[in-house]
Amino acid sequence: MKFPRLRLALAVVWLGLLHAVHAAPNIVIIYADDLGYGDLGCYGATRVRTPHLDQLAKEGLRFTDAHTTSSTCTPSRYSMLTGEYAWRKKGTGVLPGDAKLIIDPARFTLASLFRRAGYATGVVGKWHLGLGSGTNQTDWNELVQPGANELGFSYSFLMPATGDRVPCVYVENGRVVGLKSEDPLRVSFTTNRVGNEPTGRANPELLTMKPSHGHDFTIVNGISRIGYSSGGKSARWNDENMAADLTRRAVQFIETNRAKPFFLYFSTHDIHVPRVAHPRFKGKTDMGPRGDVIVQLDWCVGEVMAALKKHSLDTNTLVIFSSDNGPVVDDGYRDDAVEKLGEHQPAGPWRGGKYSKFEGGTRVPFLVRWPGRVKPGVSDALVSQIDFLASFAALLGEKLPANAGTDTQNILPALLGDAKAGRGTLVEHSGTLTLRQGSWKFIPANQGPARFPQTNTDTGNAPQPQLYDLAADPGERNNLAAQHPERVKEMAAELRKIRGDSAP
Ligand code: NG6
Ligand code: CA
Repeated sequence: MKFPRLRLALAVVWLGLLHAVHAAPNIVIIYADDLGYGDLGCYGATRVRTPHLDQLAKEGLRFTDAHTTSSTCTPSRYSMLTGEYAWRKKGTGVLPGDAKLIIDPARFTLASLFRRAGYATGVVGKWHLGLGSGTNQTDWNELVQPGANELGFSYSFLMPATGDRVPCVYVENGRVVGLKSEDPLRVSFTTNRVGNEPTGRANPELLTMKPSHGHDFTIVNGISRIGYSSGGKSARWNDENMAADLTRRAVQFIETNRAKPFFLYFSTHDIHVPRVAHPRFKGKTDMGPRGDVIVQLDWCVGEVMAALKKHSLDTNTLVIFSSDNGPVVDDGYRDDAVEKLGEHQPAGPWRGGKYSKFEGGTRVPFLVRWPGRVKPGVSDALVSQIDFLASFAALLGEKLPANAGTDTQNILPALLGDAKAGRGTLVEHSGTLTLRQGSWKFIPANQGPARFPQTNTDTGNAPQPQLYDLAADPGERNNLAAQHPERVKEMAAELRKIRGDSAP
């Protein structure tokens, strides 16, 4: 053999190529907070530029009828990770910052699925599913568990609840980051204030951003939050740096695990309140902080994509981008979002938004990019984040165990663009349940208020049943219930069936 070394080198390159082509794809889910259907350039926004997300849309599949399960955060995330509709389980509404973990560690989750298939599994960012066992008040100065690491994630770097809720610290693999034993962190969501920290209610003169409703408890970094906390000062996050802090951890996870298949759930704080952009993003739009943090979110996505490209991982990585519920403009702080909204339509053509039963509550941006496998384009398939569990199980050739969520459906062909249709029916959850069936939307009669004045939300509540044909009436203005009593009856029965009611 004349050139044994060259042959060996060629063989190694060939094997490497084979591996790259056939290796299990990495999965990255980038999950924005409170981002609306109309908030991105690729979904029609014109007053905010989102080049990285637009690029993702151009190179991937952009969905027009993709949904979270719920119109708020905790239940949407619960459903996405478990494959079970959150409304089946009590205590899955928006959680306080000191709530216990609401997913039973015995449950099979999306992270368990990837872990069982040999993936490195990481979660970075907003959690909002509770931490700790709840047998005692959580001691943030000790190992806080169970948490994400007990649900199948091999690495976790978390904001425990939300940006507007204490504790305002990061928790890495169950430990508060940067805490000093001489200044223990205490947290309370009862009326008992802990320590002597000033509050927004008592000391509004200390605030850099004033609340519009609620959010007037302990002041952290000039912003009053929900809940009381004291101590742990060395561990407090810096709101302006949060996007970069979280993105750095997401990129580090990718780099650490680049040699094996990995699953990353990157859950951004943006664009939830309080909206605090880093100085380099401030004023990037004329929409105030709400616009600026959309630009910041777009930067986070760009950084993750750049990391994938840098390590030649981007062709074998399936990236999904979405949001946890629809948009809200005033969610409790006076940050100019209302004043500077102008013609921008956060929910796009859909009515309502966060907290709403109308489509704006759960219909969110949804992009899927997997070069060489997913053909770029637009899909009108009805898909839900609750289907990740069964769909990824199918992708990996894994069987779901008996205790896995029963609401998840294998819609992999729709997610990959091989099929035009996704789900046949979908329950949307915002207090009472509503039903989608094809282009039909049914909202049962209920007693709630038609509007939430504080957030300026059309809730979708009405004392009579509502039926809309979204194909003809995307804005849900023309109630057809009286014209189609049979359809109303059928859809009400279907909803009862899915809900498991025994009543006829
Ligand atoms: C509400 C908060 C809102 C937001 C929401 C949770 C008040 C008055 N409103 O209770 O600001 O934090 O909870 O948002 O406190 S979510 O995206 O995590 O569901
Ligand atoms: Ca949210």
